[in-house]
Amino acid sequence: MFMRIDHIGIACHDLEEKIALFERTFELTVVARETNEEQGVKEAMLHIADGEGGGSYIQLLEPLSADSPVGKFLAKRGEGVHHVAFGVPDVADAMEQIGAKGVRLLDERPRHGSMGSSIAFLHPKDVGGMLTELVQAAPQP
Ligand code: V0V
Ligand code: CO
Repeated sequence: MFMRIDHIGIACHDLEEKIALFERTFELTVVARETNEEQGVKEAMLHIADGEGGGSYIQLLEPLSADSPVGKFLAKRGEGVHHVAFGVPDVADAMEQIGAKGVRLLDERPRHGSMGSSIAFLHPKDVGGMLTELVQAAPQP
């Protein structure tokens, strides 16, 4: 069902500072930036590799407010890995298949994600403590 790891999401207080850190340390390049009001984040995607079905990235996330998912995470746990995102060919199909196994879906329907993707989250408590995102990449032009 999973094709690949699409991205690892990292929660941080200062997006620009962490972009500079990841560029300097790993020589990664920012390929997209977006403010996503619905998810309560300002985010940047740093490209790692291209593969069948889509690329893989590090996603740096700065919260737009303290009561957003990433804002609450930072207050509780501090900076660090926030979620793992798996690339799937069809997010609605993956939600249905995984939901049928008793894993709680945090979204009733796919939401807008980075770079034109469609995304949905699974409850971390049902996935061994790992907040899991399903990503259907935007169709290639
Ligand atoms: C919370 N918990 C986590 C967690 N966040 N565990 C692992 N990883 C995380 N990131 C644990 C938390 O410690 C609690 O455990 C329990 O889950 C319930 O958390 P809570 O603090 O009581 O509840 P909330 O209100 O913080 O909600 C947590 C959830 C929320 C996961 C339900 O953050 C959510 O709906 N997230 C999905 C949306 C999201 O994260 N968007 C931002 C990324 P204990 O303490 O009770 O044991 S946006 C993104 O990735 C985009 C746009 C993209 O990729 O394109
Ligand atoms: Co993400």
